[in-house]
Amino acid sequence: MCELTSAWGTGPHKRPLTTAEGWGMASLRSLPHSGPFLPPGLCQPGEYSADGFAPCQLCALGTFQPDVGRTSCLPCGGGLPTKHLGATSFQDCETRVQCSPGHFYNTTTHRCIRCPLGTYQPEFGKNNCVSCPGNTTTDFDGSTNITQCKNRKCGGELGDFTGYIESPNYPGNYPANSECTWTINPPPKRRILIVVPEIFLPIEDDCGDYLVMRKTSSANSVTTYETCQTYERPIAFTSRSKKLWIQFKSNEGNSARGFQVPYVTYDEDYQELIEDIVRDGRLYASENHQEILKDKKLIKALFDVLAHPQNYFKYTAQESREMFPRSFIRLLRSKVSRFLRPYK
Ligand SMILES: [Ca+2]
Repeated sequence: MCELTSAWGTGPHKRPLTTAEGWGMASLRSLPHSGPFLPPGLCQPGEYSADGFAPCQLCALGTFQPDVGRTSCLPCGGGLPTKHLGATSFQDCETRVQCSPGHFYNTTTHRCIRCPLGTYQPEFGKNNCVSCPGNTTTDFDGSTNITQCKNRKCGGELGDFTGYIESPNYPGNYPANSECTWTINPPPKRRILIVVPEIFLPIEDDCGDYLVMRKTSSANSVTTYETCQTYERPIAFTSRSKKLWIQFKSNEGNSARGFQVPYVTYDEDYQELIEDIVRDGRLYASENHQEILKDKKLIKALFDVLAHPQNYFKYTAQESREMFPRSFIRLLRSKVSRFLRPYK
């Protein structure tokens, strides 16, 4: 269309240069073999001439040219100037108003417009906004930073034996106005154990963001866990109901990192043992033990034992010592062997 016209001129003798028309074969043969075919002497971006070849002139103020070998430059539109001669892109066009970050300059209306949802602009005086990457979007229009692009995906039905729930966009701050619902429905004769390693919900939010775990969606059903605050100390507990309905909700203001909460299901025959372990204050007492409950690899090993306590005896002494602090092994060993001895 018009871009082609300005590139190669309108005369019948002008054709795309790849045909080499008007070029001596000698000069063609002397061209380098690598890279795109570009004859020498072409005007560079930011330049133009009557035939697209040297001698070239710089694009005048108020115009720009991103391509090589062009016969004219493109106007910024709206009578806008460029910052300098020889501008190479639309971004070089000056805005008449210095729009603040989170806004772009509309060259037709000469106004600053808030960046639409799903875009952001960190700089002053720009005439465009940047799209959020991947499947992310912003909570509000007028965003100024890529960290405001968030993934909203969350919720669902969870696996039978083990898994985790996490707040949307974790470990980035969760989006505003999210509502996530998960369900854990263990196989017959199994119950749920949950570890909340840490959870970050803004305290200044009047409980506008919360995580709740109960038997069903009914507010009156048996509740196992509920919080709207930040806790950096880990806690492990068993579900008070056989299945769990879990919901996370956030309101419009104030966000935080949220949570990643693993769970495991265990044979209800071990209820007494599991309760004994998770209720033992020593599990949370030392920094070392707290680290276990915050370490994904160690949690997996611990869950492996809790889900199938017989596995405890499969871990060699060496393996256990390398993974867990001695005090933690002592705590588990006394409980597990006392509980399992009858089966040995
Ligand atoms: Ca909030």
